[in-house]
Amino acid sequence: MKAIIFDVDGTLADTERDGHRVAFNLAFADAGLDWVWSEEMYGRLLAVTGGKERIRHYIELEEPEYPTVDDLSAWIASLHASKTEHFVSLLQAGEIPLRSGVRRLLTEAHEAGVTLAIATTTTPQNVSALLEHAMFPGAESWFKIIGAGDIVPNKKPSSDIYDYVLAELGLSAAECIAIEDSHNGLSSSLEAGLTTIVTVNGYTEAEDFTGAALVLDQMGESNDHCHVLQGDREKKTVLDLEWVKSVWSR
Ligand code: XBP
Ligand code: MG
Repeated sequence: MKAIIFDVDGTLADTERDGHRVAFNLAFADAGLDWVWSEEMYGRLLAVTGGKERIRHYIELEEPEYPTVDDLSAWIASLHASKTEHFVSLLQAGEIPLRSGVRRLLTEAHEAGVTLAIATTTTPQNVSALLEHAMFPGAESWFKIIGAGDIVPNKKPSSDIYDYVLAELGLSAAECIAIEDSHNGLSSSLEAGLTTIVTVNGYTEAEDFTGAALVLDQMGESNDHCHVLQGDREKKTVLDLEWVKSVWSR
């Protein structure tokens, strides 16, 4: 196993409910829109990956009030840029911590010389800010490749982002393993040919994870054990490098 490729939102940190959703609502208010995405509404909108795509999906789904604009794509992009500023501010304020076990596994893999990479739908600035403020200043240097957002034409569940990261790493899917949190993410990594471990979260726990090599509730810590939801019944209590390698080797 040469590399572990991590998803970001929902995997490295629980960013959606109290992070991205709050940032979207702040951007909508700044723009004078009466749009408010509730936790329930946002859970439905998460079916569409990508913030700009999600705004367009909301417009088509709910037909909300908004000003007449001559270039809808440009208007959405501007609204989304404002949302990204708010999201980065939340990260800078330390509002969004890493999930249980993430720092531990990243550190173990880094110290063992395993290549680390990221394959995410989110905007690159969000990844940099998360690593800088939720992990440690300079943490971005631990990742050989960060594939994010609009770098590829098609977002998850398309495999584009994982194909891109594998190509940039110069590795085959068989030499790597992916860690994801959602059905869209798993569809993307499986289509790229990657063995995948899933750590679910509040928004994704009821989704279909057929094809995942292992599904856990979290990576876990020695005082906060993980639980196996799907896959092997190893006698492990945290997702560590040995378990990741064991899953990869099957
Ligand atoms: C999750 C996404 C992203 C975020 C919002 O990405 O679909 O769109 O919800 O971020 P992943 P942006 O799970 O692949 O990390 O608004 O920057 O898209
Ligand atoms: Mg995710």
